[in-house]
Order: sequence, then C-alpha cells, then structure tokens
Amino acid sequence: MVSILPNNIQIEDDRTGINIETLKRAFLDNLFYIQAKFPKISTKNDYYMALAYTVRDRLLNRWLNTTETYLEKAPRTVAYLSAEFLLGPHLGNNLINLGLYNVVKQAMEDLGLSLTDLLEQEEEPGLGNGGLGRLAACYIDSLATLEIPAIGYGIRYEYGIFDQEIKDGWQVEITDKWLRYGNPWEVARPEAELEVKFGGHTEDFIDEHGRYRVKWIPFKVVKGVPYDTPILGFQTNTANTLRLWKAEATESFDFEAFNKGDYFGAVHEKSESENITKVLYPNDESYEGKQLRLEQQFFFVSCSLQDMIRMMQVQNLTLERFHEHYAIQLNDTHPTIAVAELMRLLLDEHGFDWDKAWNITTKTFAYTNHTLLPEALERWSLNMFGSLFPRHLKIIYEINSRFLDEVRIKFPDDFDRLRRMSIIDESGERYVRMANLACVGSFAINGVAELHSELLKKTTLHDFYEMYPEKFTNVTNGVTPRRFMVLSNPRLANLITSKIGDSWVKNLDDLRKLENFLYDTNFRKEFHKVKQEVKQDLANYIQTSYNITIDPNSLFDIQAKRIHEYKRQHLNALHIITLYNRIKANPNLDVTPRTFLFGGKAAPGYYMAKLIIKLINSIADVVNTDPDMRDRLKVVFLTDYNVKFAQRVYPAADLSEQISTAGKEASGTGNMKFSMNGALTIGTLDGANIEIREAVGEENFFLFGLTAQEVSQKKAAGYNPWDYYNSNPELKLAIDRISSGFFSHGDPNLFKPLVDSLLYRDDYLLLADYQSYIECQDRVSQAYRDREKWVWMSILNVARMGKFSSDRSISDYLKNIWKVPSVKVDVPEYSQSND
Ligand code: OAK
Repeated sequence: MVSILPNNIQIEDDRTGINIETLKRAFLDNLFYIQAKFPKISTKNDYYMALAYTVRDRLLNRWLNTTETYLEKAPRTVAYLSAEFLLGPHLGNNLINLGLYNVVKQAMEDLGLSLTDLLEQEEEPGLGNGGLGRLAACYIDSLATLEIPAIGYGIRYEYGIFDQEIKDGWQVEITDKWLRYGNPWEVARPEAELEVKFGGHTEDFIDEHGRYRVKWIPFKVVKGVPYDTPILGFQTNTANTLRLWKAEATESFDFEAFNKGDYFGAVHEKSESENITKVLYPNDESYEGKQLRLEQQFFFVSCSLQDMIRMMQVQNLTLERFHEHYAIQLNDTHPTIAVAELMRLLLDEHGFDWDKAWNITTKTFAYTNHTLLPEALERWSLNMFGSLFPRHLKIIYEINSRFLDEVRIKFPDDFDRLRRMSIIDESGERYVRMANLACVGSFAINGVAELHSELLKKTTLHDFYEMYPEKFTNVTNGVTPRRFMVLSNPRLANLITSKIGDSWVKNLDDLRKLENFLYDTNFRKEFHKVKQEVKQDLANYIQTSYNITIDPNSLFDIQAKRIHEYKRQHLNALHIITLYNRIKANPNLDVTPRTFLFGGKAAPGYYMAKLIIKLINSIADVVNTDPDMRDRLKVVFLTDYNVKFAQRVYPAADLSEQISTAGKEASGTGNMKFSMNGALTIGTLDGANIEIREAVGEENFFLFGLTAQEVSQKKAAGYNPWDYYNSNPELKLAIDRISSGFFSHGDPNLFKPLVDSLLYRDDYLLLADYQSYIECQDRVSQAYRDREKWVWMSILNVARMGKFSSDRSISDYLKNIWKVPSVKVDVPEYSQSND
C-alpha cells in the first residue's frame, strides 16, 4: 500500500508508539505543547486533555488510512442519518478499542495520576435523548468493528441533553455546556463547508433543452460546517467518521447587511443562522411542531446528502449509481425530509428526470421506526413546511399524487384508505406526515424488536404493510459489549476472559462457553464476589454523593431510563409503598432487604413525568428516615442519569426493571445492558424483553402482566381502573397513602394529578397489572434469599446474551437491508515503537 504521507514527513514515535515510556513522554509533551502547562500548574482537565490528545494521536494513523482506502476503492457505504448520537465519553472507549487501557493506566500511575480520575473528567457529548440516540452510537461502534465502510451523519448541538439537578425533589434543568473546555476528539473541516437554503419561492422555467425545470430562490442561506470524529472499531484498523454539522452564517448575508450599514441586522442574522444547531430538543418520544426543529432536520439532511454527492464527484462516480454507492438509513422519521431533498438535488441541481430520480431515491433509503406512541408521530403543519421548503412541498405533492394512483390501482374505490395513506393529512388543518413519506420513499422498513415489527404491520403502518409487504422486516436492537461490558465492568470482563478467553468481545455468542462453568463452585463464588464488589463501588459512590448509606448485601433493584408514563416508574413506586405499608403493619416482617435505585430525565415540558420524579423523591424521604424500616428498604433517585453514569449502574444491578405496558416499549436496550452484566429482569412481554426471556430461559426471567393483546382487548372492552382499586386492599392503601398527603407533608393536592390520572384514565394499565407485579416481586424477594440459585440464574443471563450484541444487529441490517460488504484497511508501520 502507498503511504498516505508525503515522503519528507515522519510520523514520530511520540505520536504512534505504545510502549509505556513513549506514552508517558507523549503525554507530557502534549501537556506542554497543547495545553501549555507543566505538571506543577496543571489541572485535572489539563491532564485529561493531554491524555485525550495522546490517545487521539494513536487513532490518526488508522483514521487517515481508512479514509484513504475508501477514497481509493470507493466501496459501497452505509450512511446512518440520525438527529441524535448519544455517544458517551470517548476516552475509555478508545483505550479499549485500541487495546491500550492497561498500559495507559500504568503510564498514568507512574506519573502519579489515576486513569479513573481522568476518565471521570470527560464531559460526555450528550447529543441525544435516550434509546434512539444511544442505539445510533452502538451501531457506529459495530459498523467500524465489522469493518464496514460507513459514515454517521448528525447535528453538532452546542448544548446537548440538559444536566439534571434535583431541588426539593423536583427536576431542574441546567444547560449542558459540553464544549466549554474544548473537544479534543473532533476535527473541524471548514474547508468542506456547504450551503443550505431555506424559505423563499420557486420559479418554473424551460431549460436550453426545452425541458420544464424548477428553480428555488431561497429567503436565507445557512452554512454547514462539518466536525469529524473518528469512530474506531474494536481491534481493527477501521476508523470510520462521525460527521456532525454546525450551522454558521454565510458571509454573503453579513456582507449585504453591512453594506446597508445595518450592523445590528448583520449580527442578528448571524446568530439566527447559528441558532439552528444551538440546542437539542429534550423531548423523548413526543413531538412538538416547532419550526426550529424542522430547520434542524432539513439542515443536517441537506448537508449530508450534498456531502455524499460531492464525495461521489471526487471519486469520479456517476450519480446515476447513487443508490449503488450509498445505503442510507433513516433513524426514525427525523431525517425523512431526505427523500424530498435527494429528489430535489437530482432533479433541479443535477438535471435528472422524475422517473430516474425516483428510481434512485427509492433504492437508496431504508427507514427504522422506533416507537408506536401516536404522540411521537411527526407531522408538520403544511403552511410552515411550505413556507420553509416551497420546492420540497411541490415535490412531495408530486410523490403523493403518483403514490395515491398506485394505491387506487391496488385498492380501487377505497377512499378511506387513500385518506389514511396520503402523505398529506387533510382531515383538518393540513399536515405533512413524515412516516408516510418514509414508507413511500424507502425500500425497507423495520421495527426494532420482533413484537414491535409485528405491531407496526398490524397497527401504525398496517396500510403500508398491505401495500408493500415486501418492504417490511425486523431488526432486533443490540448494544455494544465493548462499552457496556469491557469498559464499564472490567471485573466481570476479566473474570469471563480468564475462563473462556477474550473472543466473546467480538463474538458475543461465545459467552455461551460460560455455561460449562456453571457447576464450578469456585467460578460461581468468583462471579458473586465480582457482583458484590461492583455493588460496593456504587454504594461508596452513593455515600459520597448523596450521603445515603445503602447495604451492598441488599437486593439492588434498578430502574434507569427516561421517565415516561408508559415505562411506569410509578408502578415501581407503588410496589415500594406496598412493602413500606406491609412493614408498617408488621414491623417484624421478614422481608428481603432491597435498595431501589432510579435514574432518568423527564422532558422539561412533561408535567406528569416530573411529578413522578417528585413522587419517588418524596417516597425516598419517608422510607429512608422511618426507623421502623430498620434500613431494610432504601430508595435513591440518582441525579443526572447519562451514559457515563449508566456505565456505573448497569454492572451493579441485581434486578432490572423493564415494566412498560405491553405493546408500548418498541425494544428497550437498557434491558440488554443490565442482563449482560448479570442482572435478572422483572418484565412484561414487551419489546425485546420477549426475546431476552426466550434467550435466557423463562426460568431465569421474572415475568408478569398483561400481554399486548390483552392490553388492547381490555381497552376495547372498556377498562375501568376503579374496579381494581376497589377490589384490592393493598393497592387501595398504596394509592390512598399518596392521595392523603402522607408523602407530601400532609398536602393532598401535590400528587392529585397523578392519582387522578391513575383512577380516572390509567392509560398505561398500572392498576390492571399491579397484582401480578406485586406477586412477581414477592417471587423475586424469595428467590434472592437462595443466593446460590440467584447466582446460577445470573450467570445464565450473561452466558445467553450473545444475540443482543449490536454486532448481530448490524449483521442483520447488512444481510437483509444494506448489502454492504466489509473492506479491510491496511495500516503501514511508519515507525518502530522502541519496545
Ligand atoms: C425517540 C424519539 C422519537 C421516536 C422514538 C424515540 C426513541 O428513542 N425510541 C426508542 O428507541 C429505542 C431504540 O430503538 C428503543 O429501544 C426504545 O424502545 C424506544 O422507545
């Protein structure tokens, strides 16, 4: 392979060498030359930055050679378009993937520094809300690990998901200034900036070949500047790129305003443009029809498509083959305007005729749906959409009219169907329905777990399934074992490796080999010891951060995820109150000691979710201080749950709460992370829980609750929560305790909205599932007393989690949707390390 470097440039050993002395020297060198500091005056952040640059240097060889290989071979490429990438900290993950964790740890120790402390220092890029964003991050890790040519495209939000504080039990949101101290992992590429148009009007004209054409005269133009981050695979040379776009003002606009002497106008214009990528919308699975959000979506989509086209031009590839060169995955509907934008680019900017452009477009896109919740379905007011994107609206009308003709042919005289399937909702105020556009414009449509994919076909996308059954498929989610086992739980990872070798990190199915050690008492002891040590770590952390003492011998019962009524954190709360009531009624009751841990953010405008947080904290105040409890029950709400914190939490769980109303959680991915760290699950038959239970064995899973079918039948039959309240004394007492003001210093009004929502609506059937949940929890408490048996089940959970690696999910996407082959990247040795 030809070196990518000009002859006279040497890659210095200090930037590539990986022996301990070199690493120390390189670290001090970066401290001096990049941070402009020496040890005596360095802050922890200076040390973190110096180390981050030292590690980044060791990535660059692979990154640049990957780029060069792709440039040269022009391979078919996956483009993963996502409005969110919830990456989590880079440093630890890169150390794992480079295989440098231990040597760097040692190097830091030699310098009197703790790697753990430095890892803590990193501000994580919280560029996502929850499930969908974190999934995108796992998928780009697996794409690189599987050596697939791929690029992630998204938005470089200046403020990511807010930081959560708890004041008087309530959530308070603080802006996330993650870029405050700089970001050593990204490289700005201002030379690759692009322009994005907004607003204005269109003009029709006849071109020199006598063809009808359309020109878009925009009202404003905004610059998109790419910021690239290398995403290195585990133990491979492949380092793909995550390209995030930042909005900036164009000089031309400043210039015009300046010329008019309008200084304020020019500066205002600049900040208006830059607003587009200022902040991540913090709503999870509920959509707000905000114009800025639509602008964000179009902005990153247009930049990304133009970037792909430019890349093909550099590679001398004809755009006729766009769909052969790129497989573009739409991560939910947020990037779906790409269907119209690719059409526009091909028609208006590259002179394709409609049929050719549509053929290319519909062979390019594939769409993943991530929720069935109706409130998350994106639909944009037609007026707003048309005034921002006049050309796209016309294109969408044309797509729609041709599409509805097809529907008419397949289903003659079915006017209701036409109304339902139309991309334009005309039932009242008119809207553009993004899921419909995604279904029409994509060649593949998938849900994220088996049940979810089935429900999509039966409910939300039923008409589209009848129209295009061949487009529908399932890809069950997965998570990366690199971050969520190796990095977050080194004790467990080392124990596993000591028994079965380390192949499992890349081939998670190899965890099965652990089953050979089930009968090995020593192994079971060691396994239990690891869990206890990790629990002790978390207990220490909670002691220092919250001044609450928790007992590592108690059952750690954890629910960590976004706060949402469908996820039913308040069902968990009803269980805690029930246990509390039982102990109050009988203080000598023989209960299994439990520590209930919660973590999660509520959308700032989601009142009921915020009230659930307040309820949990209020219960904690009462339970944790009641002497009758004799420390047998503890409740802690862990503040500011994010990826970094999640990595502490998953390993320490005994019990993982996956208790959503059946049919509501598309997949869940936290359920997988807990289970692969040895937690047993208490869960409903929802999302991927079903497949997890199948994999680990029903005897190793605590199942309760109605099935999705029973839920819909019950609702159809006219569900009345009062029936449950009136006939179940424990349930009644638990609810009465809340409404009487017992947890709110005597104030009966505080939790009234929550209690009323349960008694008068109970959309998520907590009351219907309560008894089954309580009985199941009683079985859990019983099971935990037989620790031998528990450890056995816990080992089986770990051993049988192979399916839930994101490597398997990506292989499914590759096989069934993308059809993109892997490409080997060679990295020539530039220098010898002085090992
Ligand atoms: C967020 C915004 C709009 C639509 C969906 C989401 C989302 O995060 N959905 C979640 O996606 C995860 C990844 O597929 C799933 O595991 C979760 O069940 C789902 O709620």
